Amino acid sequence: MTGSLGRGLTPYGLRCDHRAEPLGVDEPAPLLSWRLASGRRGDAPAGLRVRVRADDGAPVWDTGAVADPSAVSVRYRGPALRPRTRYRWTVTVTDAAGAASREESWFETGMLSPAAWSAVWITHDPSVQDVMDAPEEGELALADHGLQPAVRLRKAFEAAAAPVAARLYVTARGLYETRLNGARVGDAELAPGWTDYRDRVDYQVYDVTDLVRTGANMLAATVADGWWSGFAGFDERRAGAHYGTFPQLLAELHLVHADGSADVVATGDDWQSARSPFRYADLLKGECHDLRRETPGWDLPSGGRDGAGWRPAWVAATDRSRLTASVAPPVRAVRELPARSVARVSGDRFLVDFGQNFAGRVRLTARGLTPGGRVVVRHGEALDEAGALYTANLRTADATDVLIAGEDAEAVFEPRFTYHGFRYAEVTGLSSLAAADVTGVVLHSDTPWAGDFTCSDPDVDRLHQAISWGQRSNFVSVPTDCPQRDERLGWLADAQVFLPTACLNADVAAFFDGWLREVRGAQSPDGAFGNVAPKIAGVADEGAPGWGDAGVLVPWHLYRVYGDERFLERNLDAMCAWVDHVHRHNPDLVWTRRTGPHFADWLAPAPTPRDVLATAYFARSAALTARAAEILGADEAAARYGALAAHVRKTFAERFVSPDGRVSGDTQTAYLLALAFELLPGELVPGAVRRLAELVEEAGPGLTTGFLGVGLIAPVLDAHGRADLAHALLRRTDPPSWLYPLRHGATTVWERWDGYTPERGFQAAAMNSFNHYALGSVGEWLYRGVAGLDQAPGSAGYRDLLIRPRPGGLTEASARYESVRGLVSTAWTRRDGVFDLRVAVPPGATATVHIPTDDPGGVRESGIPVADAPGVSVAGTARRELRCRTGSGEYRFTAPLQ
Ligand code: RAM
Repeated sequence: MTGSLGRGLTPYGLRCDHRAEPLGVDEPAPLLSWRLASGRRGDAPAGLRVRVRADDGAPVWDTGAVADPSAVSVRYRGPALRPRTRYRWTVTVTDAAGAASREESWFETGMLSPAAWSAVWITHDPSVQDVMDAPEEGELALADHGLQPAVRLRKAFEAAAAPVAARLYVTARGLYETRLNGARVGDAELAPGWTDYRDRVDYQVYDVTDLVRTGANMLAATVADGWWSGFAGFDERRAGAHYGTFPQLLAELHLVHADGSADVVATGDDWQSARSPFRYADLLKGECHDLRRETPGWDLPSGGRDGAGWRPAWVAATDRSRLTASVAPPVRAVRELPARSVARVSGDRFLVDFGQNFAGRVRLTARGLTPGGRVVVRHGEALDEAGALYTANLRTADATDVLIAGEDAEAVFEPRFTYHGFRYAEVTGLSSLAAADVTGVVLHSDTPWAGDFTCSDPDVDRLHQAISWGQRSNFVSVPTDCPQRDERLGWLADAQVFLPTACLNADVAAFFDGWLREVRGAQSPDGAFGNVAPKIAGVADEGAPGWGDAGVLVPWHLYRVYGDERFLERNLDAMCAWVDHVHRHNPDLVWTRRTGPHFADWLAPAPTPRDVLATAYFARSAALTARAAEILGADEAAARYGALAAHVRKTFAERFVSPDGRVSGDTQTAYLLALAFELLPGELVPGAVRRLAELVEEAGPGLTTGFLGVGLIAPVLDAHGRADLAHALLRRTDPPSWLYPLRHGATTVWERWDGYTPERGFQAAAMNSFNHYALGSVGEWLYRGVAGLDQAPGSAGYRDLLIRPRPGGLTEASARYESVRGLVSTAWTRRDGVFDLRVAVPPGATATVHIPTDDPGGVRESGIPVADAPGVSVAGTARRELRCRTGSGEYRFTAPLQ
């Protein structure tokens, strides 16, 4: 743990725009932030100072001494940053006694302006019909998806002397993998990621200093269709219908010499192009790698043997104004899963079980190959009754990878430009396959993992793991609904409901910052946010209630978690436009018109009336927009949206709530929305809570919520004194429940409560994902409720913590979370009549700690009666609970229980 006892105040975890040592920052005023650790109780920074220098040490900007005990970030306010320049920065934090501690980091700017580029889009002449596209004699035809082979591009160049620095600025319309002198550049997968390429194409930057040689060099790339020109979404269109029709590369290699001069190798008509041995490579259909067509050495300065059919590259029309530095972390191969078992199904067919549903691909060592022989890998999430791979729920996603053997009898096969959602793989075409020869390669956006949770019930721990795997599987460039079937779209509601859980599991600030650009980009001129982002044909443009509202809810929540006001600044106009859009079309303040495809409380066992649900979201979006405006000092907007929110709330109450607190529809979700969004006059709250509790009890206790209600049920019951019911739901094992799927083999959260039942088998294949995170949004309450790790309602960036464990019938639980301020942790046990609670509060933060006890007078902190404990003050007692305030540090409370 950071900040072990005795250590003084120390900054750590330095970030620039929420990324560690980023290359390619295009933000003119990046946010420089750090976390704090200290082994001393009550430690808080008295002052800070941030200094930014050029790479050669020349001073650039200095905040001077800043006396702000709560700050853990500053915005760069120095002279304009120069393009493609590394800046080093230090933060010095001073404690109350004047002792200073300093940490250093760096960031490097990108192109800063589209005008700085000289490269053009290049590809292989799309009109050239290549001989290699035709099947060879006697060869089985490959699946005809209308896909073309991936393209190879290369450029030989001379470097007179080894550069002192070399950077590759690169992107694709499609997916790229670049190589320099035969070595792969970087470790990003599926780059440049998914954006609405008509609006924006992200580029990435790589440090390739060590790969450039004096003399002859070869810069090479393979580009594949990806989201740009391949199959994407559930619309069974031919590839190319969404954004473009053939993949292209745009790249600049900057070689910086000791005298400061630079040479640039940019994509242009002096490059060569050829079809690649990837006969097709598609995110949904899969990839075919034909080793017979490999031309070894193609990416080396020598150029390798001939035969690839190199021709001059074809130059496409280039509009550089769409190029933007990516802000989100890249997708990476983050971990590997060994095969849990490999079983021979028949002759040359094997079934591999990785024991975990995930997104990624298979790497296998194929032995005993004969030239032209094929190894086929199919993927599925489940097995059917006969024990065979179940693929019906993938719909039109073939998810099939093919290796065609060349001369070598042995080859390692791992697709490059596709990914699948699966637990099982079926491998055909080998005479033997050992478990050691197969690996599951897990791909996801490399958001740093930030939290963990565990408790005394192994089922609940498995649920937390399943929820986390749902996050890993579906944060692939953008937050998707599912990783397996022909969909994988950035559905807004799924992202919105899961966000609180996601933020506790991982640092998703940069990931969502990137995605919000897509959310804003998909907003209609009338102000309607979409249903999915990035925008794609085939999905209705205007956001449904709870879907479009994500454009408001997501920035708001990110602000609260990360304390970074830029989430509000960048989105406020769009938030206002959305609320205006709903208001304009619903002047009576009941949202019934322009509801997009109104998905209601998607997949709920009990349907909530659409007008109730929509109007609740209208009120919520208006209220949060008002609060965002208030925080930014936009007083006029704050007043306007605040008044609107009050009117919508009043209308909601008049229209949908009876004098005893009954909400129209009388469903769990109706009460959850009304209570969570604070739509009820105070006197009606108790009645509404009572009715909600009755509905939960009548159902089992059980839940009848869909996507929009599910994340609210445990927090709302808890907030209104019914944590007992939240626990009952959490530990329920009959359907619908979170634990039911786990009892039936789930390793990720399912799309539907009843995706599989032993009585009926699989749900309709048309919509039955086994890896959808939306229903897993209860994960938030494991941290906040069960372990009690939370921040106070008015707090942002974990400045004021709320530690309020809800033990229920459990005997222990703990959670750790790397907040923007530093490590927050809670760990409690309940044993032999004692509740033992350990809490860590980062420097500069305060906490209110609620300690369950039957005898408030008997509560001790580190063995001392709590009233005498240093750094602790008693704030009050409620029934069966003592409330204390603390500053930073580590505390251990022990409290008598019956
Ligand atoms: C389904 C998606 C998604 C949901 C929409 C309404 O197809 O899987 O989860 O948001 O529909």
